Amino acid sequence: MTASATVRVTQDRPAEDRALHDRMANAIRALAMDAVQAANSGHPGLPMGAADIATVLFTRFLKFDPTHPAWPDRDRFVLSAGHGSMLIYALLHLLGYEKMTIDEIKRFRQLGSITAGHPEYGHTPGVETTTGPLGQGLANAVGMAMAEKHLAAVFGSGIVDHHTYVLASDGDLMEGVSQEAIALAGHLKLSKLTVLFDDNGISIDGPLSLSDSVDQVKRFEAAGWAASRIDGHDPQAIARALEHAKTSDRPTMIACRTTIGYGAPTKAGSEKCHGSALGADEIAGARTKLGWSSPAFEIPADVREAWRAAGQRSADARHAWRRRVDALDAHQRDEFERRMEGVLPDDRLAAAVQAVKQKLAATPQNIATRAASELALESLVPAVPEMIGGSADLTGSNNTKTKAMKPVTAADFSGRFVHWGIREHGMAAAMNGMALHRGIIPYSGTFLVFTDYCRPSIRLAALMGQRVIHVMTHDSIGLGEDGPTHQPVEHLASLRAMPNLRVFRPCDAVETVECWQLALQAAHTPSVLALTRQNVPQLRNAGEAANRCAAGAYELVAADGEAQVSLFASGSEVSLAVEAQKVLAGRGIPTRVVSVPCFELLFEASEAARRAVIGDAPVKVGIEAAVRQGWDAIIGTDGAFVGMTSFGASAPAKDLYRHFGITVDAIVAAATR
Ligand SMILES: Cc1ncc(C[n+]2csc(CCOP(=O)(O)OP(=O)(O)O)c2C)c(N)n1
Repeated sequence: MTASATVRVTQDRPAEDRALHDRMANAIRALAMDAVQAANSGHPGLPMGAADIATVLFTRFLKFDPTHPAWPDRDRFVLSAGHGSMLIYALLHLLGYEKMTIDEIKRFRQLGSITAGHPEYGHTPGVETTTGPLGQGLANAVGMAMAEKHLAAVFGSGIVDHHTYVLASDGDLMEGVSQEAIALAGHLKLSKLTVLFDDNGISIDGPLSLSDSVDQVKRFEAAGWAASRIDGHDPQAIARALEHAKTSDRPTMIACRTTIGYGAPTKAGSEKCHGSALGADEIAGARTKLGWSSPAFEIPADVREAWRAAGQRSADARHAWRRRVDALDAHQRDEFERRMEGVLPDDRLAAAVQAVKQKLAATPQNIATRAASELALESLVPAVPEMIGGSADLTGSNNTKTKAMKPVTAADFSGRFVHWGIREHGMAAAMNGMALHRGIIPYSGTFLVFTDYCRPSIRLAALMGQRVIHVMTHDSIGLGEDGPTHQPVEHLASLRAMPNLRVFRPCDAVETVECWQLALQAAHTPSVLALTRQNVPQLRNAGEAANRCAAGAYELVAADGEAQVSLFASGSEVSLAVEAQKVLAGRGIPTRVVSVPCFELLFEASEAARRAVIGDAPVKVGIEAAVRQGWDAIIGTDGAFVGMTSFGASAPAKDLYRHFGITVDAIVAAATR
């Protein structure tokens, strides 16, 4: 699209309002430069450059209510360029978000303030997602827009009807994840997604020409977007483009040409104002240039009033929405509210888990845990309608699609399975956006080794406390012939190192359904389910109703007498430990086996519970087809470990286990050495 004259402009203001617009935008600029100056840290350039875009968007387009920051049908605004955090803090303050007081602005970047260095979800009401790692916000927004379309398809557009807006910088668009996000959004025709590109041609090192020459408009168009270029300091052009975006049948990118640090007399337009305080002289000069005479942190009454009025624009819309929700039939309304509040259908979930366990009790299954996961999903997915599954082009390998699941398509968003394509990073980031949107519990699928391709987004899910579930199959050398490129070795350890992430490695079909239950119940913690490609025997008596995995580790096989040896294992190696236990017991060495499906839950347990399960057998052996790192917390530095110390190799799984010495004999030898 070009910003053509044929576009009907319904939201242009009379010309005399230009002066008011300028003063409102200058209020953002002043707060940004003064807060960064006070902190002597931060990024004034982006907020000053993007102030006009933000003013038009927030005063004339965005649907939101500062008195109800979490109103489910609000438009979402994502500041993907999180370094420009003062932009959103200034907006939240000016619009009347109660907690964003002028004192918070004055305490920008200080301990305990809600004005953290980069915007943090859950820390600051009005912030939709944590941004800072460039590219993530844009990809989160794709997930938010997907969530909106899905929920609109399920509950109707009377209840779910909002837009997602992103402010993205050069850095956002240079990051690889943006390509995955953009391609997917174009493919799915996410017409209610609008990206405002702060096209200022400057990054930290200097002019963009040092490192980039992409035509972003052509790039987005090639991915199926509507894209145009406008003057990002012309409020009428911004409004026209935003108005046009609302009518588009495709996602829209508006490249807004701006001047970084707009108003700064000597530093505007240069990298010098990207990421440091402007200095007193430059700020004084900017005040003169912008015609802004108020002292630091003071907003003239008329400007404050105009911003407050903008903050109240959508109150009627929210009330009308509330009436529509109240008019739903009770079942629909309860279901909508339950899902938006993130409350599980506890009874249905418990029944689904028990149904799987009963099946496994009746007919034990010696199957791969990825297949056990599919078995579990056949029960869980119908019971928990907020679950949306997917796979990054490994659907048949990850076993994440149940028979009844329909794909999500551009034409029909009511489906519950996303073919993410070969876009692991974009998938994980969009899943975060879905979870943040609320109403959906997303779960993915790819190979465990490719958590490396998702890691920045998994980290943000953990930081934000989002219920996102990653089904990561092919979890060790047990995948066999695909070889070391595909065999995770260090991944379990590296994922376990991440705060607020749970890594589950179930040993059999029963543990798999239990781990699924725990992942679903973790409302504020993402989970990784590490699952095998190869078959494993069913070790657990499925008749037990209790979820034994909830303890993180538990005694699967007791010693006959006082234990001399404790064998600790996870996943596919638990069955080796069980075999080794028999050999050791046969030699008169009382040995117990502890299954360790989840380190984090074990370490969250009380000291007493942890001590009890770890026990005090003089010999402790850890067994996992991965590196030792992390296991010392269970087996001690003097414990023995049977696992990997190098990359794997390409061969059938059985040969690899023998080659790398992860065998019953090796466990027995380690225990008796
Ligand atoms: C993934 C990632 N890499 C690097 C950084 C550090 N960083 C912050 S802003 C920025 C680039 C700034 O350029 P641009 O995105 O154009 O922002 P502007 O200068 O316009 O404010 C970089 C490299 C980051 N935040 N995230």
